[in-house]
Amino acid sequence: MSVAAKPVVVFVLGSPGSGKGTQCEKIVSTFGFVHLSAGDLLREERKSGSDDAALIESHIKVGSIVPVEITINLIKKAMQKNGDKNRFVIDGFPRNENNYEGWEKHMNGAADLKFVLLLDCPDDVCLERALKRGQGRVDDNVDAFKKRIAVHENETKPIIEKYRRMGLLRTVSSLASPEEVFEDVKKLFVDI
Ligand code: UP5
Ligand code: MG
Repeated sequence: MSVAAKPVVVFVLGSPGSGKGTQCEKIVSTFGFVHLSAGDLLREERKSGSDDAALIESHIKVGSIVPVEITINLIKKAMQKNGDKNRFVIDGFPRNENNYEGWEKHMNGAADLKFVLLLDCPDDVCLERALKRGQGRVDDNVDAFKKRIAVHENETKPIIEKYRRMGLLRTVSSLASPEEVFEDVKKLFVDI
């Protein structure tokens, strides 16, 4: 009896506006991965008006992190929905200790985490990009952005350091154009 292979996962982290979504779309079109943006999944759930919608909104608008039980459930459901696919780029997760522990508890053993891609970009450039994006996100204003940067600094960076110590971190500068950044990103995906 053959045992189904575990899904392959790459996490994509980086400051707000560093280009996670942009690079993930390129990874999808070049390498056929499925892109799951934790932020997009939460925004969709918020829109659905479910029981969690108000709680999700209260976190997103100030840039704080939604409890992992909600996020991991959405990620798991999205992975199951793509059950015929086996390779996922998960963008914007895990972003604090609670997220990290939730993944370990629910998914460690159920998925094969290959590496963690960190997109590295100065905060002022990220801010300019987020404000220019024009998608009407409730958190794309200077005040909310500053809070998102602070959360990234205080809560996400310790998780990034954890992955560095585990030898799983791959850092790429995302300061250049999306196409140039992807030239570096591409090299990490050719063998998986
Ligand atoms: N752009 C991209 N790359 C560029 C480049 N190389 N040169 C010039 N321009 C570039 O890019 C941002 C903008 O910059 C776009 O206009 C793009 O064209 C341009 P994008 O690819 O969208 O950047 P990204 O890193 O995805 O930025 P985003 O704002 O989505 O990052 P955040 O991490 O802030 O947002 P996310 O959606 O992940 O999370 C939002 C909120 O959801 C969080 O603050 C939190 O409240 C909540 N959340 C959780 O609680 N838990 C989670 O697990 C995830 C999210
Ligand atoms: Mg994004």
